[in-house]
Amino acid sequence: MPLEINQVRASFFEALNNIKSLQELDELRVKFTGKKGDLTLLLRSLGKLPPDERRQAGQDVNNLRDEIENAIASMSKKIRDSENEKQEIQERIDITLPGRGRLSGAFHPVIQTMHEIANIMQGLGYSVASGPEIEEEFYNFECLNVPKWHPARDMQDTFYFPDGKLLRTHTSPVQIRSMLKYGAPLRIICPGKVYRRDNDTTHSPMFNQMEGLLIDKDVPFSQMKGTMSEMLNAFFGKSLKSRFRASYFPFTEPSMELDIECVECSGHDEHCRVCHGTGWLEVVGMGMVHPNVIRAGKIDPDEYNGFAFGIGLDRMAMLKYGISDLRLLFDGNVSYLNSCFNSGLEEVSC
Ligand code: 2U9
Repeated sequence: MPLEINQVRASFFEALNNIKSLQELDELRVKFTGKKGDLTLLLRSLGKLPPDERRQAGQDVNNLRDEIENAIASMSKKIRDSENEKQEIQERIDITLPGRGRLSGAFHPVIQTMHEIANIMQGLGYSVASGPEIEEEFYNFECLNVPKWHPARDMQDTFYFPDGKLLRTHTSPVQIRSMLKYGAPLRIICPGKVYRRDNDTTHSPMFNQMEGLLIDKDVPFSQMKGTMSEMLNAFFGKSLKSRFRASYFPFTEPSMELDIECVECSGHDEHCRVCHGTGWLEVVGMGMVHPNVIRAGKIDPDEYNGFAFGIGLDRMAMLKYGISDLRLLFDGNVSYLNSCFNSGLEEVSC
């Protein structure tokens, strides 16, 4: 019997030395102290011993059981400690590492441009008006003196829905809706997205406009010229040379286009990538509102007159922030857009 006790002890400790995990340790515990374990069998066999040996052997087996249980407990602690230590090392935070840095949000150059021009115009007494991007032909064309035969109404130029509605081709319907809602006098700017069937290197099917409308009594032509020059000088932050050219829009008469001196070369570089050597940049369209359009807004053209203008915000953003390709504005490349900060874009903390 003492021999068997020693064999069980030896085989237990030999197996214990090779234990690597708590699971293996539990299997070992069952193998020795479980119902059919070696130690339990040893205990059961005590009854077969002669009475004078039984007492001593019983004590020896009990001692061995204590020994095994203690060894298992201390091995279990050892394994748990080592696993905890491994986990701590894995999860350890190096508080001396530099931080990742915080990305700050910023307005898109076009939105920034829209805010800047809106601020200038609000300083001149204009309010911001908005309206739907899905419009009716009536507000988008009819009211604006754009006749049925006008090419702008063509399927090739305008996105139509099957029900006859369309994606607005300019923000002008907002001005019509505002005239109908508020009447005269009126001073509004209407920034927003507009849509045309155009898609090449210099045109996008969606672009951003800001139009404006002033309706009052005896509005002079010079007020329109003065307002537009004021707005452009404030936007570019310097007094720019400008020139007005006669133009044509169905909704204004007379109509004009305003050119400013090239913001890149001031007319001194015949190879300028911005003005292509002309020295001038076409930036705003405008005109005195056509009497038919005033009438469409349910305002009496014999009592009131006014002027309207249209600005391409994408082009203005490109000119101010030195953006060379229209597509860069719409690609959503955050790293490129961030680089616009280097050319003066204001950062906005969120
Ligand atoms: C009403 C009356 C008149 C809006 C106008 C322009 C001239 C114009 C272009 C500028 C660049 C469009 O984005 S662009 O290509 N726009 O030149 N827009 S006058 O005239 C109106 C609008 C509404 C009731």
